[in-house]
Amino acid sequence: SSEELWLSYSQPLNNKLKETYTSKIKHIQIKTFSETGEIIKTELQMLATKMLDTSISFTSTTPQIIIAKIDNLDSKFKQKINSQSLVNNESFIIQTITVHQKDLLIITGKTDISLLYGTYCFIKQLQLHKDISSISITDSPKIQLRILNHWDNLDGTVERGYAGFSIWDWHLLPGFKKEIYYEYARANASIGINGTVLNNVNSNAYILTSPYLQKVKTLADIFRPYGIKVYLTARFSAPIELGKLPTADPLNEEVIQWWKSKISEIYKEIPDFGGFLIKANSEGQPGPNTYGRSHVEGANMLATLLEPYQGVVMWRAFVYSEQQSEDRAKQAFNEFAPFDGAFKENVLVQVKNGPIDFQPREPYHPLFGAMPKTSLMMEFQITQEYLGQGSHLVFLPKLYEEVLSTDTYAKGKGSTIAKIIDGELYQDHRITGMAGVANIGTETNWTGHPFAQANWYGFGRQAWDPTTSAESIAKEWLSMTFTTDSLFIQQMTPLLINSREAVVNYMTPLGLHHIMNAEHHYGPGPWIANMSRPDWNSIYYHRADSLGLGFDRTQTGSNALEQYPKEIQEQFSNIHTIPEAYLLWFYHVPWDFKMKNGHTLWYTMAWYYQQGVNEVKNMQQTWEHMQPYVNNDIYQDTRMLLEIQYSEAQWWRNACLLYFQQFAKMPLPEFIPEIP
Ligand code: GCW
Repeated sequence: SSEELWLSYSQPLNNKLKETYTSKIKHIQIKTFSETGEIIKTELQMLATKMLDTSISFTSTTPQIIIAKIDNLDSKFKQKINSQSLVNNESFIIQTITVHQKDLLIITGKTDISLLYGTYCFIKQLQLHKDISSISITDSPKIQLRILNHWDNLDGTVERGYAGFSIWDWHLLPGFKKEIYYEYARANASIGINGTVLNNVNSNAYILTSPYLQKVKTLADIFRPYGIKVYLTARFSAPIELGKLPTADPLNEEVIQWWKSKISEIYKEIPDFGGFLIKANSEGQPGPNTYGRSHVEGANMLATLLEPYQGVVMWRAFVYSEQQSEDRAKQAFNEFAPFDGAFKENVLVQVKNGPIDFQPREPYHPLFGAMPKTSLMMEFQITQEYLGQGSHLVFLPKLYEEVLSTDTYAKGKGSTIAKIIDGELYQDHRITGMAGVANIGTETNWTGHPFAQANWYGFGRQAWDPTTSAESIAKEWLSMTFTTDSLFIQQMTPLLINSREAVVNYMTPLGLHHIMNAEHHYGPGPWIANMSRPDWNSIYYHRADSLGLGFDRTQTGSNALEQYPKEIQEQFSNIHTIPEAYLLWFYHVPWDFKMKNGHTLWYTMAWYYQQGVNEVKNMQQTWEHMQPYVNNDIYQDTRMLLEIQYSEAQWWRNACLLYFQQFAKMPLPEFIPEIP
């Protein structure tokens, strides 16, 4: 069986707290008889056994805690609860009330799932060693669809997965219900994830055949009591591959009929099936364009058929064409922005956080803010395709936070991306969503790198509330996973927080991007120049020459900048006012350009590369002192991984500086150690 992630309940706890907690949770009444109720009971019992060496009685007539749906609460309790604050079906309230001079803790909400969420939140207070004597917490998710995207293939491999193979055992399903499916659901429910797309967006139509749908049904049945819906990637050409039709034209009557009966078959098996995720006409995937139809025609055809079942279509905006000479960074915007308002209401357009592809740092995707009449859904990558994959420690909530808090000015100052994707900016009952490309696999610790678990955890927290700070997530995750010891938290929180800037610095400082090695995307490769498509080459992006470095995306170049709002254009269209973090994304900058620090571009770039290396060294030094706080396996594994990260940070620095030096023709600054 696999590791219990942030839910092991095994952190050290002093005797006093142990006694206090024990005395407060001995008698619990759970007034729901659903499967979810059983899950709640099991979870609380697990907490009691592992954390408190005790057991809970669920039969007492004088409970200290009552867990019940608001409609099942005795009216004398209910009147003490502000049920107005239960704003949706997943909201919960945890509140201490006083009855006959005695404290009673109530966990309530409108649905069983809300009770499960409330229970996990309550448990978290104990994991964080909080005072629970007068607890009062009301919470509800700000985003409706909080979804993992698995890029899992039916043969068990995971595209861009660095933690082993797919956890879905298609061979043994539907008969064999592996323990890991339940553990997966438990972990996700604990952070509020309520949907999962089981298969890769580069998809295989076979997932839609009847035998596979039986397997999918089994997973859906397991996940349902945890509040998790199942979604699938649908291959747009499935009517040809499975239906033997001559076309997959979305306006063709037979094609529509095929999808209609397929969808009805799915819902017969899985009545709460979530819907389809689709990658169309991108990187060789089939789509409506193949038949002269638009993304809207493709998406709306499926959306119309899913609508009677409350299903959704998540249509990806990650498109860039082989035939186009236009700057790749501009293409998704050009293709999708004109369709604003044309998609049906149950279509979400799923947009990656940046306009290229999950780089260590990108400016935000200009579609955010540019499609006010469309539900835009965020796609983050949790798996670290371009960020050191399975071997580098990079705390991604810091990256997510940067994106989510970015101002798009779409409706004036303060129009952050968080407010766009959680719908706050529009107030029109649209569907809201956030997807994360999962980093989960068959490794016993789920994610390969022990610290990659934090990225799964953090994604869930920020999908629940996109204003959650990276720092609070770091503290929570560290405390829940290892120990609440303040010395540990004080040292490890900055390590996590700074790890994101470190990777930017040693891989792609100052707005550099897409200079990794080809295909596997691991390690440096600024020299990559002979891929089959120009926009798969590193030289396409950095444009190094004797004059300078960087991609001119201002008016004198591709003018991708014009896709951003005027407030951003104003700041970015001046080489002296653009934030230096985005300099080489938008400008071709002379090697001897004077930077804010008074030094040349060349010198400053070298400084950042060195800074990245130094930051990893700092991480190593901090980690050396962490041995007392974590178990020996984690200590040793992380130590070895940091060593790899350190030598690879040097590899990136050396490779990039030596490569660019042939154009810059300037000496390496004195602080760069001799490169062998
Ligand atoms: O990041 C790129 C990856 C592909 C991926 C594609 C996408 C699933 O290199 O492996 O395909 O993006 O997001 O569709």
